[in-house]
Amino acid sequence: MSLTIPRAAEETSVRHPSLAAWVAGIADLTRPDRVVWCDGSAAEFDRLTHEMIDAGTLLRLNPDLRPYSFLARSDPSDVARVEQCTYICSVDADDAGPTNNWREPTAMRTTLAALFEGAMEGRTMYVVPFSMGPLGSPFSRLGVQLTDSPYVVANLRIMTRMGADVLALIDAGTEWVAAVHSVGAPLAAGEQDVAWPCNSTKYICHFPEDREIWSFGSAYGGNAILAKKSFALRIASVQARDEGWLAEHMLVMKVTNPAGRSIHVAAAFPSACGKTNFAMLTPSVPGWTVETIGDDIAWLRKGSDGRLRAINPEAGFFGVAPGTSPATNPNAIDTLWGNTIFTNVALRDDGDAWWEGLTDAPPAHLIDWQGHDWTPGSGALAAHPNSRFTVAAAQCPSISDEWEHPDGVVIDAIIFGGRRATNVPLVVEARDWDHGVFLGATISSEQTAAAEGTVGALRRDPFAMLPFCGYNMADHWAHWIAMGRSLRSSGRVPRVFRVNWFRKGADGSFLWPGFGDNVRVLEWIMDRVDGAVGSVPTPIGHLPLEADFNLAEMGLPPTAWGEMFATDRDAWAAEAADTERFFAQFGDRVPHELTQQLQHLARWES
Ligand code: TSX
Ligand code: MN
Repeated sequence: MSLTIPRAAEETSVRHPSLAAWVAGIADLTRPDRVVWCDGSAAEFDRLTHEMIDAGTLLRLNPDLRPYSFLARSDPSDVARVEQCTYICSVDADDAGPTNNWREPTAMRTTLAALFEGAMEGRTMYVVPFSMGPLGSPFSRLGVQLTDSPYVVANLRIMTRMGADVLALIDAGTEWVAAVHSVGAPLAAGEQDVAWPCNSTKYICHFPEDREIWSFGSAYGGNAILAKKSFALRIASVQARDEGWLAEHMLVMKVTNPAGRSIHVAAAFPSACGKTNFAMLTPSVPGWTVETIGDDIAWLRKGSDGRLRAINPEAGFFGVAPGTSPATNPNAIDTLWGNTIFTNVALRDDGDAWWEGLTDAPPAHLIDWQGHDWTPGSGALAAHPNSRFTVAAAQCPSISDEWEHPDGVVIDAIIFGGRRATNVPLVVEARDWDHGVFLGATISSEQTAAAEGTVGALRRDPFAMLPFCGYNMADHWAHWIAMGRSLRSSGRVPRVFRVNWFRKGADGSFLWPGFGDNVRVLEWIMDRVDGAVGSVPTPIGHLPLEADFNLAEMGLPPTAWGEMFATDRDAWAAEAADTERFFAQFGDRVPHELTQQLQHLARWES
């Protein structure tokens, strides 16, 4: 069977009929009992949640403590993104590159045709039209997801601008990305459903040339909420390459000093670096404010003013719950007051949610994420470490009033982060854009658990995009180099920085207190943007002057500065050698600008 279903309707200016034809074609293939076109209304969300409560998929949390909020418990085998089952199906394998799983598109379509044949039997197929980015913004892109999971529909309603308005734009001829999703668990006539249907066979497939996504077997997170990682990063990164913009794994924030001067910052961090905490930072220094534009994805382009501008294409946060607390992220805690879908957290006896780190001491009794009794002596985690909250960004107390601006916000500075116990200083500024691209391309974290490989070995995560770039990572670097050229021609290029909150002292403790004190690093960044402070040029970039950080005020010992900013020549030589090996896997697709940056580092003479 062929899955080449007509949909683009290049032959006609009216798209809705072609959308209808595509929906009918997928329904013919997957054979759902019903097809429901979603309008995105509150009434529809309400109906879906009631149906899911009846089906056992959702539990209503105590409405006095957590109004309009729900707990979903997934199948224990379906708890995270499955990178081994995630494929980029470009025509040419080299266009996927060495860091993606590549499959030949025709062969993959044959595999998918067999999997999706009858996959929705006994279920409802929902048609979910959505916009990534404010409706009608020049930054925004449309998508339509077909799914047999009402849980996914409810998440899409929070994470995207979903509903009937999008169909009007499709009618008007706006392009859209096609996404087909099935949990892969057809129901025979009369068969009793389970609370979290899924399939042990999983495929998360991207066809970048066709702007198409097919996902089978999982209902969890990025595997299933295809608007997020699959569309807004993997497919959008390809759209962006082709159209001259950037789809990046970045938070966006607005930082304002006590004098009222503001800058906007976009920042990329690998997982487990506290990106959402940083996006919602509560500054420790009086008079400073941080406002949130987005916590995960940024779409950036050169505006008509020649400056780099960014939007957050998402409408919600799909955040990791464990570790989120009034101490680490009070704005997130306040965001979660209600209207929240929790997945795989623990349930308190009072009907509220709980997860590790939320409170100093755990409750005496809980129902864990698998629905079992739990006590502090159980010796297991009550919430799954990848348990999540889904909540509207509009509920965040620190959300910026610019967060839905159709022209985006002007980006003054770009930050690349990483989790490094050694070597990488608290903050360093790139010499120029191309050096900044080198800093992004060489983001790395030390492995912290044996399960991740050799403890202490560097795990590379260029631009924090390793699992999310829909094309060859080295081509992505070249695209960044080209974006810099374009911005230089219009006269204004953002400054680029590398930060590391996680450097450790000889005694193994963190040198930098992090969290609210990270605003002091943002202050230095603002001062650099404004040309208000100097720096020390070194082979790894421009380091701050000690006088421009008030460590004493923070209660840090005078020795802390030297430990946080020590640049060891031999360690950086080893780092350069490691980077050379990392670059080598991309062969001659590595842009010569980055090879030059590496040579600059390797040629360092003491
Ligand atoms: O999110 C973090 N940020 C960014 C905050 C705006 N975390 C948590 C990371 C895990 C997801 C951090 N952890 C940060 C940080 O800046 N820094 C650290 C390391 C650290 C942890 C604890 C302390 C200091 C540093 N101090 C005490 O526990 C007292
Ligand atoms: Mn992310």
